[in-house]
Amino acid sequence: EGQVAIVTGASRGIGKEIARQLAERGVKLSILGSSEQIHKTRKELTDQELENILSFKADVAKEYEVEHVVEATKNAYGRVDMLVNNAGVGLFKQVEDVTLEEWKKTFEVNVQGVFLCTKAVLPSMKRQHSGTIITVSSDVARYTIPNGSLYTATKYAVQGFMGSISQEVREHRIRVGTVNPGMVDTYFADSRQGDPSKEDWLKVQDIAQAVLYMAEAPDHMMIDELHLHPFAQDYPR
Ligand code: NJP
Repeated sequence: EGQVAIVTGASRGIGKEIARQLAERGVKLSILGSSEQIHKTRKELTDQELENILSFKADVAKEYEVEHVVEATKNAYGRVDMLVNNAGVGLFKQVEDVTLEEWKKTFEVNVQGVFLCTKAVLPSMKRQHSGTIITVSSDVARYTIPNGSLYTATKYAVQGFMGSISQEVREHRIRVGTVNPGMVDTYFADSRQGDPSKEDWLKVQDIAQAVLYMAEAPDHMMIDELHLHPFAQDYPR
């Protein structure tokens, strides 16, 4: 209650559900996505009588767009308590079929986006001497998969980035953590949420609950990482 959060990639999928669950708790929100869909999502949420939601069509890979969202959030609500770096894209193919364009684009969204958003919120969190930064990364941040060289490389990068940041900002009592899901039923990698073939996969609600659990940990406790998998998914340990 009274807290202010920015959620990236909230047009649909996991980010939208994180936004919904935060709004239900009375958290004031700025949601962003790179397409016009973000404004439709805001309307959908406000139609459910959820209040205090600003929407921004902004690309996490563009510094001035990210800075605008953070400034506008501070102007509207006076502070930023929480950032959820959720925006991400996935592309799965054999490495020789990955173009340089696809490589750069995926790194721009998944890694540069996390860097820019984190960098933009840190000064005010440091001044407040409090804050929470949670990144929705992936289970492939700790093992590799065929056809996943590009995606896996971005999530390993995110893991390294978040781990280092965590140590840098600890003295300011800023919580930093990653939620690493396995297969989640969303629109990820050109799929469709609700497809019957994904019935056994994790649900967006599972990931949102993990983010909230991490964010609402008692003052004396930090949760660095949560790994979530559906029973249906076989994965290396
Ligand atoms: O995917 P999807 P998820 N700037 O496609 C937005 C990770 N993950 O919810 O830009 C700003 O339904 C896009 O909105 P729009 C994954 O790596 C997933 O599953 O308006 N926003 C949409 O709201 C990612 O980090 C699985 O089209 C941008 C959202 O991102 C996170 O979960 C497994 C953007 C994507 O929604 C959420 O993905 C795993 C940009 N440049 C990790 N580009 C899984 N689903 O199985 C895209 O291990 N968006």
